[in-house]
Amino acid sequence: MDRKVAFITGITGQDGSYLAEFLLKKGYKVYGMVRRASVDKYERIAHIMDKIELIQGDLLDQYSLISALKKAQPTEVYNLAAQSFVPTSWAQPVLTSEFTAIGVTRMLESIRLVDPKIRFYQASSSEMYGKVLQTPQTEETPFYPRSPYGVAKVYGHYITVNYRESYDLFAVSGILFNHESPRRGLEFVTRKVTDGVARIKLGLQKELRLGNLDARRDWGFAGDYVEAMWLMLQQETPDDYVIATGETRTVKELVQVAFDRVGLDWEKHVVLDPAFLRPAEVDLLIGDPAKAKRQLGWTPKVSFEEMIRMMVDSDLERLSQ
Ligand code: NAP
Ligand code: G4F
Repeated sequence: MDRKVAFITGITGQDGSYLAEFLLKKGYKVYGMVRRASVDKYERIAHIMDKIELIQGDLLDQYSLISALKKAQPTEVYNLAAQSFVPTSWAQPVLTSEFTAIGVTRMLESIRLVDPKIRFYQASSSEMYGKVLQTPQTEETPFYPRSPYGVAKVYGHYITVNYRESYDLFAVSGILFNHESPRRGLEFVTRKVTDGVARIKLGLQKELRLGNLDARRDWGFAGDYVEAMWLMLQQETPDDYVIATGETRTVKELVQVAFDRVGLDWEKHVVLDPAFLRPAEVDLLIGDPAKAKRQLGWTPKVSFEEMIRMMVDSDLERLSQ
C-alpha cells in the first residue's frame, strides 16, 4: 500500500503537535500548514521538526490552501486551525468567523478542486452545545452556541456535513469536548491554574485571579483525543462523533486538585475577578462518547486527576529551570 500522507492545519497548536507525533508513529508522511509570523512559533513541534514538512498557508487565503494541497498531495486533511480562545471571539468576532467558520469552506473548496478523494477531518467543538438542551450531550443533541466562537464552529460543522452530502466527500466532524495537556495555551483555565499553582509554590506569584468557579466541563487529555481524530478517518463511511470522557467537573474542583498536588490551600490564593467573567457562559458540558466507543473502539485513557497532576508537575519543572 502507498504511504499515507497527512496535511495538518494548526500543527503549531496543542492538538496539531500531538496529532503529528501520533501520525509519524503510524508511518505517515506529515505536512503541516503554518502562517507567516515575524517570530517562529514552533515550540510545541520543535522535537519533531526534522521529521515533518512545513508549508506556508493561511485559512484566510484560499489560493495558499490550494497550492499547499497541490504540493503535499495528502490522503488525509486534519483541519485543526482556528481562533480557538472563546473570550477573544467577543473581542474579534469578525476575524473569528473568517478563520473558524469561513476558513472551513475555503479548505473544503480547495479539496474539491485539488483532489476530492482526500479524507477531511473538521475540528468541531462541544462549545456548539452552549446553553445545553440535553444532558449528557450526544451527536443528536441540538446546538445552542453561546459565543461568537461557538456560532462559528456550528457553521464549520454544518458546512462539513453539507459537503459530505452535496459532493460525496469523505468529510467528518469530530465534536470534541475540552481536552488539555502540558502543551495547552496559558490562557485556558486548566493551564492558567496549573501554571499559577506552580508559580505560587515556587514563590513567583501570590494569587491566582479567576472568573466563574461554578462552570462545569468534561475535561480529557489531548493525547487521547488525537487518536479519535485518526480513527474517524479510517472508517468505511464518514460520520460525526462526540469525543468526551462522560464525566464533568467544576472549575473549583479543578482548582482543588491542582492546589492539592503541591500541598497548598486554594482558598488562600484564589481571587475572584469579574474581568474573567464572560458576556454569556456555558454552564455545563458533559458528553456521551458511547457512539465513539461502539463504532471506533475509542476510550479515553488518562483520568482528569492524572492529567491535572501531570500539568502541575510539568509547569513546576519548567519554571524551576
Ligand atoms: P490551539 O492550540 O489554539 O491551536 C490553534 C492553531 O490554529 C495554531 O496552530 C494556530 O497557529 C492555528 N491558526 C489560527 N488561525 C490560523 C489561520 N488563519 N491560518 C492558519 N492557522 C491558523 O488550538 P487546539 O487546542 O490545538 O485546538 C485545535 C482545534 O480543535 C481548534 O480548531 C479548536 O477550536 C478545536 N477544539 C479544541 C478543543 C480543546 O479543548 N482543545 C475542543 C474542541 C475543539 P499559530 O501558531 O500561528 O497561532
Ligand atoms: O478553559 P476555557 O477558556 O475553555 P472553554 O471556553 O470551555 O473553551 C475550550 O473548550 C472548547 C470545547 O468546549 C473549545 F472548543 C475551545 O476552543 C476551548 O479549547 O474555559 C473553561 C471554563 C469557562 O466556563 C470559563 O468561564 O472556565 C471558566 N473560567 C473561570 N475562570 C475561566 C477562568 N476560563 C479562563 N480561560 N480563564 C479564567 O480565568
